[in-house]
Amino acid sequence: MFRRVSAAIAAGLLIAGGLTACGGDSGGGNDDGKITMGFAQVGAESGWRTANTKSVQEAAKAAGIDLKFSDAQQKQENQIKAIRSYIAQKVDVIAFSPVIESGWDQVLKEAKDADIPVILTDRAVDSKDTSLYKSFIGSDFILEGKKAGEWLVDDSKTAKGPVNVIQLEGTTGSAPANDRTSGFADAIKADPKIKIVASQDGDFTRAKGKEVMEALLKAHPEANVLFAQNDDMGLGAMEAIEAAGKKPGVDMKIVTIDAVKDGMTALANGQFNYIVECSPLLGPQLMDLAKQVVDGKEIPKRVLTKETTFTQEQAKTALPSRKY
Ligand code: GYE
Repeated sequence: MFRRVSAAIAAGLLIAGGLTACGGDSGGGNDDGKITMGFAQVGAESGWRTANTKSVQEAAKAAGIDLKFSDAQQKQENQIKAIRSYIAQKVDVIAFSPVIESGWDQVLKEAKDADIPVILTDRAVDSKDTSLYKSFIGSDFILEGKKAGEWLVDDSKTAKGPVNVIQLEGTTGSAPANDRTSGFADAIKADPKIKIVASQDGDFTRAKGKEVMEALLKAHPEANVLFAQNDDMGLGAMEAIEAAGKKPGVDMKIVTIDAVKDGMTALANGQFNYIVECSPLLGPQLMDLAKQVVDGKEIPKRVLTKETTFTQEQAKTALPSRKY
């Protein structure tokens, strides 16, 4: 219900956003009347992130917004530095995807004191004072974890023996890792046959996914399911599974989140078994929100992204027209 209401609000925003001319009068990073946005990206850790960066850059261009972009290489200190530099440059609006949830209050307060609105994109912060940001646009990560778990419960109905899961978690302390872990755990409670035998941080990258999976497979030869909290870790882990003489998708079932092209290809090829989609295409909505907020308009505190799920058959159909 909340999802639908939010989607409706977001759709309304898109229409209203198109009509809004900009003043950029909240400080003004430049004086040509254009809005200036400072965007502090997490990094380039995954296919999802690459697609997200492209979406933000293309949407800024299309909206006539002057974008200052920085890549924090998955380090919070770099993101804080970038945000402080955007404040010093007096940009009109700051957007960022917080690498982890905690530790943002001070820098967000500095932005608020400088009268620069902040829009959280993709990932949440745990700040109690929600006046420190104007809006949060992104996915419902708890729901994503839940969908992955529900698929496993359904798939395990016919399983005779135990279902032993290895979980590769995203970056420790990040909103998607926290929420996907809890959503998944909640859903698999429905079937006592399903047990998480190991759960470890794979930092959302292929390299780490492979490395961690190698070790976990040795320690847990009884594992027969992998839940990777993004496609990239699943793809890295696939190499470790093959090297251990097991067939991905058959001896070891694999469920992931994201649905980027490489993940969808593995799914269509039968190496993955199920993917929960997480859309990285946040750019256009972000630019609409930015225009409105700079214009002094009230914007919704939470804008949710629309997402689906894919089976192997559905991946085969969707793959040819997949944009990222
Ligand atoms: O799932 C993962 C990326 O924050 C939703 O970050 C995002 C996650 C995404 O590295 O691939």
